[in-house]
Amino acid sequence: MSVAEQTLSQQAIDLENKYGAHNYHPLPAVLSKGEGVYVWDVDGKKYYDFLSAYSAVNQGHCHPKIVGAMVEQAKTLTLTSRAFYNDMLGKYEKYASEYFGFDKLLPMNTGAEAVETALKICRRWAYEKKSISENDAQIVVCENNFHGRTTTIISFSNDPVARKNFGPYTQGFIKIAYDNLAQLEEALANNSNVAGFLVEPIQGEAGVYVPSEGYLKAAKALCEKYNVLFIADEVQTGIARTGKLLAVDHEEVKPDVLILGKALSGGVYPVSAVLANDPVMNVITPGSHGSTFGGNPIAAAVAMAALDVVKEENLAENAERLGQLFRSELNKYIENSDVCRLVRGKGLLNAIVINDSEESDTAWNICLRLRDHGLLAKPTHGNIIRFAPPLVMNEEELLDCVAIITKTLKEFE
Ligand code: IF1
Repeated sequence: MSVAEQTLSQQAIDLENKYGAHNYHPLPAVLSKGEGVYVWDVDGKKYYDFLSAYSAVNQGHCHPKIVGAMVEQAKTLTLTSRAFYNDMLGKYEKYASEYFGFDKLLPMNTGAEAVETALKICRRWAYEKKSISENDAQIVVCENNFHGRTTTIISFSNDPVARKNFGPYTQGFIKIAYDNLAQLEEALANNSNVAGFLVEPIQGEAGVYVPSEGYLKAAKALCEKYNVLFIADEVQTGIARTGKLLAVDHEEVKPDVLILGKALSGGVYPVSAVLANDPVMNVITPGSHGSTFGGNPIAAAVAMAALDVVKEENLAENAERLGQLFRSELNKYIENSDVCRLVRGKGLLNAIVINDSEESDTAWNICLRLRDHGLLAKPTHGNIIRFAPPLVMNEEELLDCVAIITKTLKEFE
């Protein structure tokens, strides 16, 4: 790296440090371009992106169809607010409702907003359809969940870093262990005020924790038994990431409320949504919920293009096939490894566990070395590294990435 180039990335880092709030600790790589499975830094160095902006860029960076739809719409009409109708929103709502098999969609922008929307829908449903007394509704959530950053959502998080000094916290949540049906049944059976069960089909932030086979199906059955809404947060696991369109599809579960975000736009624009059937969604009435940008024409055009790409390019099938290959190749290496304990995941949402304490910096150092070898990934919880490349990857590229990862791990043995 030349001195001039070094200053270029250092300049960008210094600017963020000086003028930006310090709410992140990024891996030092300053990116300025992306295409498909690749990103480039300001020095022109090319990397495989193995994070995909936390699974937002499933369709690959700067997908021409999605970017094309955005540019076209941006030249025509960008925003009307919901004070008036626009000619794109209804088309998108029909398209996405049919695509995912629900009666209706409520458009928002970010994942956290969509989670908030689902919680509000659930509470209204509790009072208006389940006859729970006002302010008594409870929603069951799981330990080690990640659903976003709003004050209500962090109220039921148990990550001390995400919560500390942000109280007072919102009431009305019951926390149970993830992947534990006995605790779920106990929570539902002993409390007639429970209105919903909010769950990630795979816990992403917790370290790509895949629940036992049959957990989601049995959890849904319990929700039916006790007349409780099964609310699936598929913000990270949805849109083909885990090898099916939705992660709940692996167990043929149909959520009562489905939360989507991230890859709903292919990562080109903030688009999120909540989907539900009429008996649930109809609790939302004019004035009760909304957003200036939610359902804007650009978002509608972008999301339709992004969902088209998922089907046209068979991204779910590709994620399933390459995910199997990725785990089996890594397992061959792990058999004889002291540094890497295991690989787990579904489709192309995977993680490896590094054989060191959560406080150690081994995983961070491995990620720095992966970067030097041309692959970008980020540790979570200290000793776990998440691997989530864009789903447009091909087999040759994936094997190339496996070679980079195993070569890097070898340097830490
Ligand atoms: C950050 C993790 C990923 C999510 C689920 C809702 C949201 C998210 C299941 C909120 C967001 C992000 C946000 C990002 C880090 C990240 C993340 F490491 F924290 F767990 F993806 F792996 N539901 N996940 O995973 O969506 O409001 O951000 O659009 O820096 O907070 P958002």
